[in-house]
Amino acid sequence: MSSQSPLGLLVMAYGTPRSREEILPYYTHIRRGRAPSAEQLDDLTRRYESIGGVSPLAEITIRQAEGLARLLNEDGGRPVQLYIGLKHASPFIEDAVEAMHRDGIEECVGIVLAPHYSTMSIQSYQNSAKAKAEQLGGPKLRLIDNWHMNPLFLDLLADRVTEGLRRFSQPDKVTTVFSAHSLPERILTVGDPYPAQLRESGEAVAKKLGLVHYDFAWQSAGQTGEPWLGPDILDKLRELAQNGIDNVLSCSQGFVADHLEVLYDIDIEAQAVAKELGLHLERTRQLNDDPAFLKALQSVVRERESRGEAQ
Ligand code: FEC
Repeated sequence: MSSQSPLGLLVMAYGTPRSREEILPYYTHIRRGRAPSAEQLDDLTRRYESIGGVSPLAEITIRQAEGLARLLNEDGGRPVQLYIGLKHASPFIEDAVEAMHRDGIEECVGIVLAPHYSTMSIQSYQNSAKAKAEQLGGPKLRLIDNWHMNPLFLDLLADRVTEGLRRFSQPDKVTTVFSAHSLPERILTVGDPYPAQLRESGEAVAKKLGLVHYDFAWQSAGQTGEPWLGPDILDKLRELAQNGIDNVLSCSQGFVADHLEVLYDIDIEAQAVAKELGLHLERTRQLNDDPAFLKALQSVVRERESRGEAQ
């Protein structure tokens, strides 16, 4: 095989319903085939309605993936052929792997558009890709586990925090709260690295900026009847207010796009709680398809490619 034959670039992301009709199949897929109750479905539909009916995530994922592929195809390295695979919407990860196989792609680098590794997040994306590639007998997968400590990503996150702090009259009095999507507490029993990775990237940004006031929280926990990782960001806001803090910058460092978990959970839900508490709450801008973010992803992909060999 020529070294210049295209490398498959598998960009994996969460996926979102593209219309009101797609909310039910999407939610059922998230719940591993169990349909939500009418009440749960209404509640989710209401949340989508309050951010304009659909999430911008579908469009942003495409812009991120295509922008990344463009950079990789212009950097003089091995050309790539892009495949987008979603976890909970079509085209699914399995569809993307199947398309690669059909197109004769022999090797692929797979990246998930989420920085921190968890058995319940990145590993499940990877398991879907691996199972399909094994079933078909290819392509060979080089999967990226996490990229939360990529220096370009950390620089960009630090820039976003600096920009957010400037929105306050006294930036040195602001507490920055780093958050990521909560997960069921049972991940801790398998030594899941997710909480430590959230702390690691948050601490790295805080150190870079010399932040004195910063904290960590979880957001967007599901209502599944089992305990989820805490403290939840809404409780964290209450705790901070109780301790006399009145300026908070939220940095949802576990997410890289504007979507429901930011546009609703932070901009509407957390803002409402902040208002009740008399807190001034701002949030950092999401990375979306910022060229600096795509450059960070490009370096992550090239680095993984250079380490070679499958899995
Ligand atoms: O804008 C959009 O339409 C999609 C936004 C969206 C993102 C996202 C990211 C993550 N999730 C993670 C874990 C879970 C677990 C459950 C769960 C449930 C939902 C529901 C919606 C939803 N998630 Fe999500 N998630 C997004 C949206 N998520 C909608 C269902 C209703 C609800 O609870 O609000 C619980 C499953 C269960 O019920 O058993 C667990 C993790 C991430 C971040 C990493 C990643 O992007 O993969 C972890 C974006």
